[in-house]
Amino acid sequence: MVKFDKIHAIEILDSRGNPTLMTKVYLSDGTVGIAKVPSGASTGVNEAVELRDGGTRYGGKGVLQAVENVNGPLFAAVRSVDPLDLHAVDAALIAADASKSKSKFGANAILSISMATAVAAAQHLEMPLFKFIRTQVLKKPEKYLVPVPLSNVINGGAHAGNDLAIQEFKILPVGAGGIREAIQMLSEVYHTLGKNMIAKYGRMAKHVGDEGGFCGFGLKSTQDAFEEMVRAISDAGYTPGDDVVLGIDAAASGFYSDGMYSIDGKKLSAGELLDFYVDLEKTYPLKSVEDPFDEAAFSEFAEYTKKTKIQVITDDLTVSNPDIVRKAVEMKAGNALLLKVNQIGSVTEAIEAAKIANAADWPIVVSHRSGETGDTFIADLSVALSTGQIKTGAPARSDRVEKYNRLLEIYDILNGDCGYPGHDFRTAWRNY
Ligand code: 2PG
Ligand code: MG
Repeated sequence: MVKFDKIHAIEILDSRGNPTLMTKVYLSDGTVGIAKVPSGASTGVNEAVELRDGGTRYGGKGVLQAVENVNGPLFAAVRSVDPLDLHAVDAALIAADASKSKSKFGANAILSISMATAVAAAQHLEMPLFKFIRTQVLKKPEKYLVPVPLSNVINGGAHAGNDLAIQEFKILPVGAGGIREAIQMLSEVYHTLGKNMIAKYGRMAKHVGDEGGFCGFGLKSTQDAFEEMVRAISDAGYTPGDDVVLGIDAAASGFYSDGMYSIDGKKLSAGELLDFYVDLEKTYPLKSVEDPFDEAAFSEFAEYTKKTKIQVITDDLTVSNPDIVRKAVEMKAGNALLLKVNQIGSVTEAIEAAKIANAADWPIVVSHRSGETGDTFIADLSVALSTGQIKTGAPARSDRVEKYNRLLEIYDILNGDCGYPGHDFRTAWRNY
């Protein structure tokens, strides 16, 4: 039987130049799994704890303690566990930490082993990662759906230095026949958007934010951003609302304070903000809204979900935490779940959160973080879970593009024998 041989982590940098972990899991047959951990900026208060060293080194953001925790106590906790049994590995890691928020050894440390073990186990079994997760962890038959990307082409909020309160303005290439065409459409619309904005606002508009989307200096309001997206879709030769629809991540905790939401130079109550979203839906082909209200505002999420027919994704509200997802599902506070493995700190707990959401007929959107690396785990996870949706930034900068490239590679590995949800991005998962 294959065993853990060694686990070795080092401190590396993420896409913002901040420290994170790269962990290598070595198995007794010589196979190696590598994982690099992402990190958020607009983090939810209930997320599992990312262990940072504090002090002056890297402005307090060093992860040397987390590295030591991987190489020492966490390796000790899993060394006698079967590396092919990801549930058992994660359970051993969670038990070793024993804190509710993974604050003792760090969710970043724990997740790095969880992910790298999955990669190593897939290598050992000589199968692609998505197939390992699908057949060995989920124990589901092989039938694959490659997701529609929700691509963030204009960055605002905590991810950019501009006047936009809303964090992400996303395009969804639902009219594509498959992932190759979808990614081509993203790239064409993205470049058209860039050219248009430079022509209108000058070359400062060329700057991009944390997730590779244009920062849109010159864009003054939410409406300006929507107008530019619709124009770019048309100018690229596509039909807004048919070939390409729109989404946002308001990440509304970022512009919420004292009961009011500050957006576009106004202070809105929750009720007024709800009307604002409904107006946007009427004016533009907006089909997906993430975190429309503050991360504690379950009732407001529920109210909006009741009122609208479009997708309402919970992110900071639910932080991929099975217990909180259960609460949101019960309260009908949303109708789709954003899934980020580092919010909860292990792969199998994230999968559990996904199962709870799916059981309530909520679709899943697997997501990157604003601080990323070249790691492509989430592309495989999305295909394995047949979520039908992935959020991984603009088609620009290698920290984002590598995920798109991995989706193209998966399509090739599958010889094109996989579905693409297109307009059914919210429901296609049900058939997989
Ligand atoms: C989000 C994420 C990713 P961050 O809010 O959905 O886009 O941002 O990683 O900064 O939390
Ligand atoms: Mg979000």
